[in-house]
Amino acid sequence: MIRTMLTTATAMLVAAALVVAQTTWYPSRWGADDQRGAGNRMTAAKVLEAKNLITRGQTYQLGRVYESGMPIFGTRHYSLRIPKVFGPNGANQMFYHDEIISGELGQIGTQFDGLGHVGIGDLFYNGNRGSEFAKAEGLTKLGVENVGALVTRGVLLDIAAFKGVPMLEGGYEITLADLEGALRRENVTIRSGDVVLFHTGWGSLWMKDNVRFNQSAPGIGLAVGQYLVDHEITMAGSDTWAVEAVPNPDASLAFPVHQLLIPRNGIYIFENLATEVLARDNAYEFAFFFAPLRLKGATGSPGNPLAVR
Ligand code: UVW
Repeated sequence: MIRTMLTTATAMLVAAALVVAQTTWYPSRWGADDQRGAGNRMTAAKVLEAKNLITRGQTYQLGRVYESGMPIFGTRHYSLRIPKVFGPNGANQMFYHDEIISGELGQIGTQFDGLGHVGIGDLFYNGNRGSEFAKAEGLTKLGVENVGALVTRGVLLDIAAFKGVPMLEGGYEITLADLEGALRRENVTIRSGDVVLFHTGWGSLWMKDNVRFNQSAPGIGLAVGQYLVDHEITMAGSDTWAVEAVPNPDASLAFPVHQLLIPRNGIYIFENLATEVLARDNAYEFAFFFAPLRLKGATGSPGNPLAVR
């Protein structure tokens, strides 16, 4: 109880400090012109560290299937149509299909949040102003095409298993004690440049109870977010649609962990991951691979990140 009160108090202090320090977070540590953020942590050493984790030849797809009826945030939408069959072509009767996709492609389903996605007021990563770089035809800065390949060490923190439940409750904020307990339970540490994934069990609602899935979500709060910043990670991901707890325990705040990680620290977020395949196998440390689609001026990317061990 006392620990919970202290954790809540810490989160509130962090939130207050963030508001006070609003103008001191840029230029970024990678320079005033940088558009890649924590992607700069993708060094040759991290690639080799990841390579050394591949010892079993096991591959895990962390992306969910994009399909009609998947849970979607707010008014976003997704549609795929096959307009017609084209053919016949040539004496060999060649026929082919194309598809037309519409939707907020970078922000639906399994989604990678780039640095142009979230701001604090008008200010985005590196102090760029949304009113200047967000154009109808695409972002003229911080587009997802700047991220490049992400090949690094990945860590799964199975918070549900640490708490002894199949699924955390909606709105539950993962505490520092949970994070440290999961690290101890799994005998892993977090290192600079890592991708850190949180398994909450919430993904078991995907396509089974979409209404509940969308209503709220367990996830990290500002205290754990600050821990991840201090440990210089590249990306935080989860099997939920926000990675952070929704609603935030402080009802006056909307997605504050997004703001802490993305604009303030250039750290990416990856949502709606199929972390259950890793949790099932107690796969807590692995090589992580993802290359966002090179969509010029986009806020994020769909995709199918891989864990290999
Ligand atoms: C918002 O864009 C509000 O959230 P998310 O990044 O979780 O889709």
